[in-house]
Amino acid sequence: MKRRQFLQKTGISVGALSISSSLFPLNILEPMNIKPKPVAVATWNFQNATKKAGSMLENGSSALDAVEQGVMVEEANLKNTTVGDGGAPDRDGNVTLDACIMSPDGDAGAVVYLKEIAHPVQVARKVMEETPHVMLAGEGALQFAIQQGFKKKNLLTESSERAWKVWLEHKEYRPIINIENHDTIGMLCMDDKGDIAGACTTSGLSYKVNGRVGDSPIIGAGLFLDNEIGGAVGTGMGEAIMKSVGSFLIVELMRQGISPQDACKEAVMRTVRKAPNYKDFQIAYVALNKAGEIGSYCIHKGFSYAKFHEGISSDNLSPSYLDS
Ligand code: SD4
Repeated sequence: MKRRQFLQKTGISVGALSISSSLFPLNILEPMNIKPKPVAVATWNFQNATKKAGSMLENGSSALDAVEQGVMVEEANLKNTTVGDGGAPDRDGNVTLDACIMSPDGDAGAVVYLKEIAHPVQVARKVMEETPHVMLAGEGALQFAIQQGFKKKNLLTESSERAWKVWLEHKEYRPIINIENHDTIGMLCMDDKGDIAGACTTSGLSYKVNGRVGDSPIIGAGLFLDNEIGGAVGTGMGEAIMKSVGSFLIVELMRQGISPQDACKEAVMRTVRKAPNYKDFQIAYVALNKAGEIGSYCIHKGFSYAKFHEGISSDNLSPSYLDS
């Protein structure tokens, strides 16, 4: 049956198909009339970050401003060795940062392999707002940041340098991540208008090969959102998240009426079903839909997400595929 005939038979107009939500006139869209209370959620127990974003939301800030400021808390946290300033270097001693941001209108900006700038998410936002592009990399990203007024800074802290030098003694390169050591922050915020924005920022895997970029700055992998539906963020073994385009998958599943919880689970299961070594690494997702419902799922027990909602900050243990 030709496409037009099929559409006529099923009563769907060709025009309707050009509008994405018309393809899936599903119940997930119904609760959008209810005005949800602002909420901020983030990967891992980053409650300082969700508190910052959540308080801003409660004071009327936009989801975009709140998510940017929220993840910046971790970018500035020198004790967090996988995000921003103080991030662990690659195997050659370079601290290289990846970040992205998405606004409710579907716009996006990202930077990859950015050196010497403490707040890559701010640069990602500038890419989104000041250029016609989505992603800038390496030297070009740094030049752009400087043009935008960002100051260069040495991001390699003494303790990160010491740890790297210890690592150099054996140079044991293990592409497997210690499952309790994923500290990338991916955050989703919903503001008092019900608009959703997201951001994700990381220094990536410690002692990665020079030039390696993970999922975190990749729209659709470490972060994706559609303001009609909801958003998702990922953390863990970036390669696995990239191969399954995990965050995009979750949003598309939610578009079909699947809950954030089940959508996160299905995204994790895609990796579990495909990767024979899935027990050797962690991946985790957090998702938020337009009704304000939150879900999360991961491979190994131990992942939690931070939430700030109605003045209450919490750490929430995620369901997992494995018990350990
Ligand atoms: C990456 N997803 O670069 C990141 C790693 C991570 O805390 O989550 N680290 O692959």
